Amino acid sequence: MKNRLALLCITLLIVGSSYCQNEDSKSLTVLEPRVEYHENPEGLDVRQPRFSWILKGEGRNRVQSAYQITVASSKEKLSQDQADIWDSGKVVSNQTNQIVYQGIPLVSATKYYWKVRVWDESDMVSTWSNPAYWSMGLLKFANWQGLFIGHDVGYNKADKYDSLYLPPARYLRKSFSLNKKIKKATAYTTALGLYELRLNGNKVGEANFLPGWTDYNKRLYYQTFDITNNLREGENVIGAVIADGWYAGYIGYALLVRLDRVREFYGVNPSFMGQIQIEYEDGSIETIASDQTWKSNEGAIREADIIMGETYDARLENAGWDTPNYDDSQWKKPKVYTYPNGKLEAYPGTQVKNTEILKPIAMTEPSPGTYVFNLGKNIAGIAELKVQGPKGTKVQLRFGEILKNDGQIQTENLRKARATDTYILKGDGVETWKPKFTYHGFQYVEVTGFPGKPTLETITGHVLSSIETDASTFGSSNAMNNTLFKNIKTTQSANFFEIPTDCPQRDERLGWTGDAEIYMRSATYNSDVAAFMTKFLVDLDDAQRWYGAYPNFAPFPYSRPNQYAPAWMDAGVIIPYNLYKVYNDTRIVEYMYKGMEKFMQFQEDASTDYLRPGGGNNWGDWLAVNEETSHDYVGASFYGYDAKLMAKMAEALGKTEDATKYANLFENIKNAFVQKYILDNGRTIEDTQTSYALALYFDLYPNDLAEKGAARLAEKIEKNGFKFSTGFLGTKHVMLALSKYGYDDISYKIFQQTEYPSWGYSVENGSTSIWERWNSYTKDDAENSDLNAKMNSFSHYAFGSVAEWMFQHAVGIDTEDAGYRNIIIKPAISKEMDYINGSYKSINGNISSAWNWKGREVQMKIEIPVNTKAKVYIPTVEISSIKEGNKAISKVPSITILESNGEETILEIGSGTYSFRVKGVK
Ligand code: RAM
Repeated sequence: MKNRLALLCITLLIVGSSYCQNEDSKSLTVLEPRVEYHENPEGLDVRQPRFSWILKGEGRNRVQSAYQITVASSKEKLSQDQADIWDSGKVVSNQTNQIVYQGIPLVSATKYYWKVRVWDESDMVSTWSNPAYWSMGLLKFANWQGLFIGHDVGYNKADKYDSLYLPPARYLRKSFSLNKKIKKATAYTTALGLYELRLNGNKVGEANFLPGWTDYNKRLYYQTFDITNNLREGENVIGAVIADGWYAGYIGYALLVRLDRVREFYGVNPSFMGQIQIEYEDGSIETIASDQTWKSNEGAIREADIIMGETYDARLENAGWDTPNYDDSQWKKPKVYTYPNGKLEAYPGTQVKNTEILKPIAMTEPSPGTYVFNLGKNIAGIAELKVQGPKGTKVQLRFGEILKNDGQIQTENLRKARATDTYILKGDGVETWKPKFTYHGFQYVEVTGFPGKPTLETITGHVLSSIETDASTFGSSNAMNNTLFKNIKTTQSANFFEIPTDCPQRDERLGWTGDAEIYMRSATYNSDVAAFMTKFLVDLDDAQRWYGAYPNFAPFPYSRPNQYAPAWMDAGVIIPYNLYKVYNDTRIVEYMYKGMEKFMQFQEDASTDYLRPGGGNNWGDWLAVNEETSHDYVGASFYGYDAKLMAKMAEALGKTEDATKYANLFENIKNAFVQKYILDNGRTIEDTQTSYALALYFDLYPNDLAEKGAARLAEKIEKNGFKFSTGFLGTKHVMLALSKYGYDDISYKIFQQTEYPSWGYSVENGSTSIWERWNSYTKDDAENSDLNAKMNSFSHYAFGSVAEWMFQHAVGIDTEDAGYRNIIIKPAISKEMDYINGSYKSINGNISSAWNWKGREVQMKIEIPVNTKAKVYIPTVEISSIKEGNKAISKVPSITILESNGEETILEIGSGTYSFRVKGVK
């Protein structure tokens, strides 16, 4: 060891480095310790949680050769290396994620502290990671002491279709005294409906829309909050505000299409349940649980509906209701509701938070007294109002994604979503307000009824989302494409809202499965969606139809027959596969496996001679322009794709027989598919762009005809002026299929296209988001018919699925195995673009790839994280024309040349940064 370092010092001294001054600086650094994908999560109920971390290290080819995890019952013990819960010992392994806890059984309501250190390629040990922790939730039913409590507000039997029923929020409070020194206090809370937890006048935690949306008949999630610092000796007050939410409020398009039920899909009255558990310094424990000793009332929130909006009458505020010294003698005894039938579990996903604050960029007054604020981009979220005026003044906020020619907001596309917030002033100075239980999809806020003239300060935009879109960067020599990338992220953020919704604005906001599966891989590039999508898969599994199909959306609150469709139901296979592929997560695959098998059986039963016909709702290549691909073709091709993915997942789980079974099934489907759909000249009988894209990308072409099929696709695109005729299904697959068969130039031409239909068309028309339709809007004709179509969302991520191509091909970052340990760097270097650069923060750390032309020279800059390898594909005339730094690649010891064939050279590199120059590229 010492020898190696000494040697290293000499070498480094020659090149003038000062590394050897500090021997420690060469060991690896362990960063971002995570449990179940979360940073210091509270309240897990996974009995054997999984650990992960990221490694940093100087130089090249750095790897982890071993790790050690220790878990202790206190911070102190952890720092003194008393691992009383688990000491993994030195485990010889290069694994840095999906490492399963193997210590003593974890106990309910307990906090665990852990750290990890690693050994590198020369067995040099790192320092320990920063201490991290997680806590367990309430694991046993017997731990729960609360009742589901609410407040009776009566029931107004309004006509269900022609008027809205919007009951007020309910307020619950409980005052209690603490007389001993508190060691630790934790809240475990949930609601049927939505709740906001309050303690001594403040909101607890940062999340909104708790407890999240599930099929409440099957499961309800609870949250765990560490409230040690929120309590004090003496009187304390715990409060909860509850509202209808998804549980009792309006959901989706039920009102629009006049379903039997338009609201109250899971229950009529919201209720709250929970407890706080206080551990005193003297070791005693006290629990304060929701029960009839609490008090209940109505208050200022008069209406609270996710889709319809919120009304707040500040005159009805019970000032100080959630703080001590409040007289609650007028409050009632809460009503007790029955315990639901489903499971009570810890929330596994990522909750809705305020991710960004936006100041308006402009205010206009399109008609007297109507003010329109422009927030600069089309988001999901809420607007905060700042106002001063006489008591009783009613200020109304409405929301729109675009403006009509007269400058007024366009709301026709919201359909039955009233999306209106109202604030009634109490009249005592400056008042600021934002709603708690509603959100909108919007860029523009219309303010009416404002006392006096508003200013830009009047409105503040709060972006709400369950995710941060911080995992990727993308830049290119085409400004339009850079805007497109921003728009994709904006729209992903707007729709990754508790579940992956189709859109955030109109009366829909459902977890449409087709949209989600098409966009899944793109989503992973922009954001760490592992926990978010794991939660959604639980929803999807819960929503699986009794006959085996996965439904059109999940959760699925409606009771309608035949709610499934080819390419939508396949989400049940495609999303788990991608979680496995991107995060190396086999646990979620295991969880979904039974349901997936049932789904495969459903497809088999529906098929004749291995051809699965369309069926169910049959949207085909939804919103395609000018060409239609038959529903049977879509059904058959996705069935083949499912079989292929099932074979891979079965193999990953070690189910070898199943792997063979599904591989054979794939071959059988392929043969039948070829027979029926592929002609001897390589054309599909449908001859649509989408038909080629699906068959080529899903490997349904016979080997000898695939090149011909790809050539025909390229020819069709060219004849169509480098424009699409595809919808949700075909679009991204056209890009992926073209690049798969070497037609990168054509992919770039479509990518940079600005004529309708194209991404560039929306960017040139000023979009800040991804539209549902290729032709949603034009600047000159803001009131054209499509614009006013009742189905025209300006925040639909499905066409943003080109992000998958942008990262896999334009930037060129992909994974060969599951979980980016064996990375592929294969940028599509083309004369159609001057440069592209991008990065992706994988589960192993940051990967980046940048390329540019300098005359006929190509320069490539690559960064590979510690503990991974990459195959790098470099366009080449001859191998001697490639340099890394200033050296010929054959002279760089950290590079292995795997293959070179005159067209490209494939290298293998380990971690580190590399800079290549290639001369004479054609
Ligand atoms: C629309 C949704 C969604 C799509 C379905 C078919 O209502 O917005 O995007 O998947 O229809």
